[in-house]
Amino acid sequence: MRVVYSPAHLAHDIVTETVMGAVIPANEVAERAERIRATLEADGGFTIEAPTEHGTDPILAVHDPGLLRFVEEAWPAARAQAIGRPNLIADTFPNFRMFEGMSPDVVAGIEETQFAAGRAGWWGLDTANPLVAGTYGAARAAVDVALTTADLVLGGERAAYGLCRPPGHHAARSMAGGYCFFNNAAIAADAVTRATGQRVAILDVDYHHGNGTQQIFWRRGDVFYVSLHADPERQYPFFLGRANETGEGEGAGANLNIPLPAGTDDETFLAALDRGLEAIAATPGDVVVVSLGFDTYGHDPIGDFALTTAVYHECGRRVAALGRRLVILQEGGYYRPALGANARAWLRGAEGRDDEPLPAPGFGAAGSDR
Ligand code: SP5
Ligand code: ZN
Repeated sequence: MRVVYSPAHLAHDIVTETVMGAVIPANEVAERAERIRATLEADGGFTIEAPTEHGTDPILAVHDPGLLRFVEEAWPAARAQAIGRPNLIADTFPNFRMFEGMSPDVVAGIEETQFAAGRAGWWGLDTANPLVAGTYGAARAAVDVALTTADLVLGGERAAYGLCRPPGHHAARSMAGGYCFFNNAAIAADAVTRATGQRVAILDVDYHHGNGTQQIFWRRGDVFYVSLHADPERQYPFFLGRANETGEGEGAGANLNIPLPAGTDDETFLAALDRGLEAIAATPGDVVVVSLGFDTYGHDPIGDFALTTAVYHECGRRVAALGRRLVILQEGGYYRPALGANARAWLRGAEGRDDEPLPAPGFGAAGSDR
C-alpha cells in the first residue's frame, strides 16, 4: 500500500498538555507518527512517499479564513506580545451562554480580539490543544498528506494511507481543538466530492466523536458522516456525538452517530462497525474516507475501550469488504508502544494481507538491520 508521510510534523513538537488544569506529559507527540512510519517501513509491504503542495484553497473550501489566519499568526503574535510560554493555550472561551438574553444581532457583532490569549479562545474548543512554533507548518503538511492520499485514490489506487499529524476530526469550520487544527479528513472528503461529483462517506473509527467533521457536513447531503465513539455523556468532546444528531436541511439523515459504552470490546466494536458499514453500503458513492484512530486500544491512556491488535486487522478487512476505494487518514491513538503494530494490522487487513506478526528485531530479514 502507498503511504503518504511528511517529516514536517516533527516541528509540531508538543511536550506538555493540560487535563482539567493540571500539566501532564503530552499525549499527541511526534513519536506517534514516527512509530507508525518505522513499523510500516519494517513490514516491507508499504511504500512511503512525500505529499505534494496543494495550497490553501482546499482548506478554505471547508474552514473559515480567520481560522487559517489564526493558526498561521498565533505563535508569532504571542511572541510579539511577549507572552513567554512553551505553548499557547487560552484561558477564556466565548461559551454561548455568556450571551444568553442578548439578541442575535448583538451577538453577531461580537468580534475576535487581537490579544493572543483572547484569539486562542475565540478560535479554540478546549485547553488541551497546545500550539507551538512549528504547528502551522505541520498542520499545513498534514492537509497536504490527506489531499495527496486522496489524489492517489482518485488516480486509481484501491486504498492509500495518509499518516496525518496533527490529527483533524475535532476541527470545525471555525474552530480548532482536541489536538486538531485543520480537518484533514473533511478537507479530503470535500476535495473528492468536488473532483468526482459523487457522494462520499466518512467512516470515523477514532475513539472520540469527530465533532468537527459532523459540524462541517451537518447541512450537506453529499458527504455522509458515520462515527463510532465513546458516548459523549462521559467523554470528550462531551457536547456532541449523541445518536439523535442526524443532520439538518440537505444533510438530514446524512449523519450517523454510534456512541459506545466504557469497556467496549472487540465483539461490541465489530457489531457497531457492521452497523456503520451497512449504512454506508446503503448510500451511493465509490470512495470512503476513513478517520482512523487507535485510541480505542485496550491500553490507550485516554480511552476506556478494550480493543486488541488482532481486531484492527479484522476492522480493516471488513471496511475493505465494502468494495469501495479507501482514503485512510490517521487521527488519534496514544499508547505509543502498540501504535505501529495496530496501524500495520489495520492496513494489512484492508489490503487483504494476513496478520502475521512482524519478526522481532534481530530475528529474520525484516528485523535484522534495525
Ligand atoms: C484526535 C484525538 O484523539 N483527540 C483527542 C483529544 C482529547 N483531549 C482531551 C483528553 C481528555 C483526557 N481525559 C483523561 C482521562 C484519563 N483517565
Ligand atoms: Zn481520539
